[in-house]
Amino acid sequence: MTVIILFILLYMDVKKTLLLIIDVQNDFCTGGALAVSDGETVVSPLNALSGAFSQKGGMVAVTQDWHGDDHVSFGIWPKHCVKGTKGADFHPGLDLNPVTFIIRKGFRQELDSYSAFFENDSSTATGLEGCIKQTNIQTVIIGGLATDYCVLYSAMDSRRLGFHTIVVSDAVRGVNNPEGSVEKAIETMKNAGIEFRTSQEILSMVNG
Ligand code: VGL
Ligand code: ZN
Repeated sequence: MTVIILFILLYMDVKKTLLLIIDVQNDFCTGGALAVSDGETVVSPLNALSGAFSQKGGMVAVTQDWHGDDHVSFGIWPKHCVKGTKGADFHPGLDLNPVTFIIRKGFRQELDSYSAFFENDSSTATGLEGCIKQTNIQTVIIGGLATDYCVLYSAMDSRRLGFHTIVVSDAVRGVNNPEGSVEKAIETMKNAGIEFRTSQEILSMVNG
């Protein structure tokens, strides 16, 4: 039994694993329109992970919040990630070479999309599920911004769709609005069976 558990902990089949990087865009980093405190600190662990993934032939997806100029979410949030603007660009430090697909979300004027899988009506698909089911993905590893919104919704959908789901604990940062929402989000994810691992732990599993 111990041997089996140890094996699962130490080994990860990268070909069956997706690294999913959520919304590492200028507007969610320091100086951005909807800045998450220390948002840019996720860049370095994510680059390390995506580099290791690409070396092993793994798939890396990034999402990009991509709103029209008068998007419905601007009633709730400050105007952010307007398509084609610098705020919507990926953080300049994020290594895009390992990225194998980009999912843009929130581009329908009347509908917001926190999750990388479904828009906020819970039924309009982004296409990511189809894409990764066709490529035999079983595990989804998630990092990025923000812990209490887009990471939370993406991880919960991933788990609900039946993927083994792991959040990279040192590669997520939250808005924490309302106060306590990051803690609540982490508890919600853990209760749903989503695992938390450090980027170091995942790197050693990938390089196993
Ligand atoms: C996000 C609020 C609005 C996020 C995106 O990436 O978590 N939050 N749009
Ligand atoms: Zn948004």
